[in-house]
Amino acid sequence: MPNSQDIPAAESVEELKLVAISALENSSTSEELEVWRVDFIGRKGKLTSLLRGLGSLAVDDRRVVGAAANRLRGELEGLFEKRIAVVNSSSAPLGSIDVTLPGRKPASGGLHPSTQMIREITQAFNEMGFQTVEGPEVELERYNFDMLNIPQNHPARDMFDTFWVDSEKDDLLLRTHTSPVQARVMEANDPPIRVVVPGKCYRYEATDATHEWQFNQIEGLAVDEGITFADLKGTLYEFARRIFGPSQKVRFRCDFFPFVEPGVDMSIEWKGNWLEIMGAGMVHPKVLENAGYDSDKYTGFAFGMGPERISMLKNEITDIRHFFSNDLRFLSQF
Ligand code: FA5
Repeated sequence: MPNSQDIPAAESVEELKLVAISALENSSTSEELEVWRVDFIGRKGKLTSLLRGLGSLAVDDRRVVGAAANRLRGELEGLFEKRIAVVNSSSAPLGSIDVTLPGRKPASGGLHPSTQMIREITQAFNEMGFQTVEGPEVELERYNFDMLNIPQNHPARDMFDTFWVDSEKDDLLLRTHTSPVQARVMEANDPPIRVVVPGKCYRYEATDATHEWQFNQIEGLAVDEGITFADLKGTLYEFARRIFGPSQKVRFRCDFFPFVEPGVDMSIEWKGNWLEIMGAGMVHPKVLENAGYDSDKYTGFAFGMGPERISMLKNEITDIRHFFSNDLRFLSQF
């Protein structure tokens, strides 16, 4: 007859469970786990001996305690398998650091391709004496259009050509180009002025491989006494040589922008074709006067280009939409 201490009761199943789980959690090597397995769920282990003692119980107790002990066996076997998997998947002993593992280089980020191109272009102009300035992306209609001699009936002012912002006070929009910063800089400063203005612009566009609804522009403005069209050509020619190479050819053709007179577009010769890369021209006298300048005394030139389009040429990118789609397969190539 087993003595009363050996008689298994429902409480002793619960007690065994607590002891077994705590011992399992403290086993952190395969060897320790094997000792645990033999000790708790092995053929001569604690659970087996508890089950052996069932015979001495009353029939009803035997059924209850037997069922609880069998459930415990299933539970402990499951926990044991999980623990084995954890210990085997870790090469280092649990709770410690394996100082013998070789070091790994942490993944590092980088500048966005648009930012890289903007910096390259602005640096070229900085070296020619232009200062980098910025202006607001949410702009007043006055600066985006009126001050730039863009008349009320211009199609860009149409509700569906530009992103307008609901506003009770003033007419606000997402700027369609960086040219409004020309007006802001002239309004706040006296000549001489030489600035480049990088920044985002927004247009209500049907997007395609060369048109995004959000893109960057870099504006340039030089105002002083005696600035001529030769200064415009010389500066932009030098820019093209710095960005595309010392033997780069450029071409100027007449173009129209309401805020310059005369207006031109500049193309570069690229792989046998002429490709347009920017609009430019002599600052229109009305724009100088709108900013409070004497247009008989001062002249200037201005230009505006798209850095994404230039990066597309230099890096053989076939679709402008890659720039803002946030795909690491594209971004990590820069
Ligand atoms: C303008 O925006 C004028 N403000 C440029 C200018 C400044 C002319 C000063 C004269 C004097 P345009 O709409 O052509 O011009 O845009 C200039 C450049 O911005 C284009 O050559 C192109 O590179 C880029 N661009 C224009 N629209 C888009 C678009 N939807 N997606 C990507 N780039 C664009």
